[in-house]
Amino acid sequence: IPFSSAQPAPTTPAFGARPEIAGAGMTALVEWVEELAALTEPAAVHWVDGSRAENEALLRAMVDEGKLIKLNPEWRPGSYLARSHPSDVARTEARTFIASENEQDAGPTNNWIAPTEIRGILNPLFQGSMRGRTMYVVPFSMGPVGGPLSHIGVQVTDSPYAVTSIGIMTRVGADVLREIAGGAHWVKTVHSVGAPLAPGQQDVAWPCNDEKYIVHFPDTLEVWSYGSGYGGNAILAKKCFALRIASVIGRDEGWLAEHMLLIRVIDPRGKAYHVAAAFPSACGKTNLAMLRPTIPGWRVETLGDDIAWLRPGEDGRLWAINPEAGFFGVAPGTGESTNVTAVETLWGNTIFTNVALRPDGDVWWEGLTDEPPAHLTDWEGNPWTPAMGRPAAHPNSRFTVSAAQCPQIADDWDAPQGVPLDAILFGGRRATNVPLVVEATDWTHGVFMGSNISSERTAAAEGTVGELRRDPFAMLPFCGYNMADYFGHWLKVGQKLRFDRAPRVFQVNWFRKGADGRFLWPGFGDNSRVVDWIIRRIEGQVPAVDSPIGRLPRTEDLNLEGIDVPQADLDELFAIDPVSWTREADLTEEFYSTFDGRVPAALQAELAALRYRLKVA
Ligand code: SAT
Ligand code: MN
Repeated sequence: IPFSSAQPAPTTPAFGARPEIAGAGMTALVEWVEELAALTEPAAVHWVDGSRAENEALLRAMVDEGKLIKLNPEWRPGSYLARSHPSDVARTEARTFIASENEQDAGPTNNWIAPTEIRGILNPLFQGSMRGRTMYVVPFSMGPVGGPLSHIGVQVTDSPYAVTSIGIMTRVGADVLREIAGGAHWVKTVHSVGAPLAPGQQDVAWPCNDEKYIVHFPDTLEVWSYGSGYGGNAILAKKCFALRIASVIGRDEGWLAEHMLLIRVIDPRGKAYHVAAAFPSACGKTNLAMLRPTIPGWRVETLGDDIAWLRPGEDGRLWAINPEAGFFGVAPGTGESTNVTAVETLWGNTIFTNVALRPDGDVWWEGLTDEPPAHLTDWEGNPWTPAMGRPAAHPNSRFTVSAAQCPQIADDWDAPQGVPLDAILFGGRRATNVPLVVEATDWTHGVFMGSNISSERTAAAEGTVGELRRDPFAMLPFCGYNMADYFGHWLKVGQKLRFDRAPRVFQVNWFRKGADGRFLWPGFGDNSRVVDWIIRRIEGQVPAVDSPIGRLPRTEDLNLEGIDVPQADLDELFAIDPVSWTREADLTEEFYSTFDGRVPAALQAELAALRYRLKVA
């Protein structure tokens, strides 16, 4: 069903028409699309080709319909502001389900629902759910099209906001369809905002539904999402596919889908190292991904800021790609003093969601500048002044921008084979206990560390901000199968690595506070000082101090030139209190016990060894 009223050029296919690509895979795709159209009853079907002209037409139409505000091109060319419904601002973990045949395979950390039961719920919801709207068919690739670590999928959606976001976050286009036509496996993802329009009914700026379901079928590699337009719930290529479904594919194929940033660190001699780091949402992955070292001579190149796929290579090293093509980053806290690279990345061609609007047609959020402007329109569209004492931007407001626009993106950031990892970092937001950096003694100890990450809640998901929660490998909301089996899979992947070529594992915590509530570590660019120590450890240039929880730096080995961290603060940053760590071990035991005996014995042994070391400490 053609979409457009515009006159197509005689030689190009009509806007939104299905491209003429032959092949058995294409026939299966067309059949699937027809089935979905019969179910959801859209007014039109649009095959997305990923072209610039198409993107511009979609953006223009959304502006005309009041779904986007075009920002002043003088300040922010090619950029737009979306304001979501106030109830649709973050991932809804309580409405996110893993529908595996077997409940045990979803594990206690996921919401499980039986596939037949949920299909019985979803089917009536999707019936006619796209009435009055266009159904877009978006073929996308995670990783460069045809790359050895890449995977492809198709999203069907009735949200043009999702289409333009997917266009930034993934590789969209006809070359993906050619892969499908040629028989490549692809993941099916279906999305509806759940807001059908009656004939003549006026649309709203952000259609969505109070009833939400984000459902994953790991046995058939499908995602069905209903009722939400928010990034993590609607850009299904991202968390739903590249983490939840991909973690299942990785389990079966021997690789890892991880919630990790990816960087190349270049030392003053020009030697390059690759570091991946897992932190929960809104704990500074984007900041570390775009790090500007404050120690002279060091450079960081960005490879990815949120997701990494890791695969053991023939050479015994662990190779990593960033499967995404853009950044969906948290705006608040991103500013000249915290992440100047991100600020520069956002010069234009950016879709902002739920940030504040300036009177001059540019955007603003808390932390962009030290002083707020005198007058703004807040994220809900209301007049705002600093005196009101509430944030102008939503704490989980976001920017969506192409990775290629980052001034320090690595030239080869989309190399199909990826990069070999030298170090893996696990971290979270911890006011107490966890030191600035601690090194694992070996891979198994590193997996133990990863399994124990806990972090104070942020605004990236619904829930009480600040509350401590276990977030193993920063994958709590993103692991598509039983988390204990996933720990075991990490151990298995380690066995495929050559012991002297496996990445070294570290735990970091930029957020430790003193008794007075003050952050003990300056963070941001000064985190390069921690990275410097990590690399000197890898090179065997500095000794470490054994502690019950792992290897700590001697504080004199940290390069602190040019910053002033009092010795007392340094001591506090690395203080290991056996009593509170024994309590952490108790919590780990309690956490492990929720897995019905599925936690690998090697990790139980690590826990016992930790307890022993704490006792004799
Ligand atoms: O899940 S999102 O992709 O919306 C962002 C995040 O929580 O990391
Ligand atoms: Mn994330």
